[in-house]
Amino acid sequence: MPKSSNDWKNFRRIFQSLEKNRPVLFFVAAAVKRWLFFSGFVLATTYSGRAQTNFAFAADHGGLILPKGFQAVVVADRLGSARHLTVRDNGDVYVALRRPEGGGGIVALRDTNGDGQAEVEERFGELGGTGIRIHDGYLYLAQVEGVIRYRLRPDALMPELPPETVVSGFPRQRQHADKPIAFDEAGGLYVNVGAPSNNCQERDRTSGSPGKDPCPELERQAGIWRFSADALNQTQTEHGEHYATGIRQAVAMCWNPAAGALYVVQHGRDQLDLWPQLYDEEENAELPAEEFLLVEPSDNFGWPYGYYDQLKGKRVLAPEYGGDGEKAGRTAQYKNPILAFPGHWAPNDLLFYRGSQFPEKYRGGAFIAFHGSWNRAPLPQKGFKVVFVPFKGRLPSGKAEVFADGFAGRDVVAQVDDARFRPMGLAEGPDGSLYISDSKQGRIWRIMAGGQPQK
Ligand SMILES: [Ca+2]
Ligand SMILES: [Ca+2]
Repeated sequence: MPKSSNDWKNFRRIFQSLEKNRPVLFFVAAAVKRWLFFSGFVLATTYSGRAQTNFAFAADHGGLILPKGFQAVVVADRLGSARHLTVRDNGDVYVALRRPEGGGGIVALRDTNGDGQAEVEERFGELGGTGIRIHDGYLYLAQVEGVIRYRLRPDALMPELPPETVVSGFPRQRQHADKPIAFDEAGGLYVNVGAPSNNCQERDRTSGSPGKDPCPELERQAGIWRFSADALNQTQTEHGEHYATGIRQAVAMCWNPAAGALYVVQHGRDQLDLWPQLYDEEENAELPAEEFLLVEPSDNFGWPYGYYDQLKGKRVLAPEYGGDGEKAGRTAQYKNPILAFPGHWAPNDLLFYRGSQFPEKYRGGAFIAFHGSWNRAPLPQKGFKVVFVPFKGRLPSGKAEVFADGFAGRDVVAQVDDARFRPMGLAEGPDGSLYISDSKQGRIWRIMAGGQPQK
């Protein structure tokens, strides 16, 4: 991550140029992109050699703006309130819905003729959820109060019913109830439990109300719990290992096998403008950072006592706990992010790319889906894009860049409801295709490098 404030200025400038001056960025990156296009072309030739080549690529990338050398198939559309998604090794796609729609909380999709578009759509499940992943022959779904799993049957799109309960007993809560799940390679299942408030105030989201100290929400929320991936009927209080704390809410969570570590991207706190004597409109929009965190056992990232200020490059004491917008106070003891994004972009999924279909620079790197903000007003809303971060080992090895854009369908988004699509979930197919879900209309894209020329 950037070490000095100059680095931070540069980092911020990059993002501003991504936002405001796309042609300049493209010019600067032209040489790299030419190389990427060439390697993408070679990969596509290899790829078509062992698979069919009649993908139904959308003429307009299905509404997206992609780097040169990439194309998109619209796998399915209008599925409902799509959340995370996962792809089976036979190419079947499972999409979690926030709530049951059209007969189920999970949508199962199958492409029967190899053009990338799903002809078969089945729905099942009495409840919806957010986190959905396949592990060891089971389809796991994270619901608000627990985790269930369905046994997958050979070649069958529909799993065995009914599901088994893996974990139950998470607190009922209105805010930040959505849960992501991740698996390590040692039989561990990770569940993030979000904070039930904005910043643990005595009166939530109320100007001048002090923070509870210590914050009791940290006992069972605002952190990550580790369970056994294979044991049934576990509860948070009896079986959960309290893996990390001080994370307000993370919907983007992924185990990175190359690093042997868990990563999340946190939703930073909202509404610093409840303290208008300390923060102006621009600071309320930009701060605090959305934090990309490398999570190790017993880590504490400091919510609600402080937040990460990406402009100052340090943790700052929260105004609810006596902060003045400048001083670090007790937050100096908490672990810093490995990278920081502008405020309120709402990172909702994280994926480390493991395939070989995409060009070399993407391998081992991180894709992050930013759902887009609701609370940067009176400034425009931001986010609504999928960003790529190159990695080497455990840490980013270069600058974050926009990978897929155009979701919002307009240059300036005044209100979140104006966005046409909102990127929500990410998944990788067995052939290295990148799948993206949209929560607004329920569209699913499959992004591929190379492939046949666009018609
Ligand atoms: Ca098809
Ligand atoms: Ca926020």
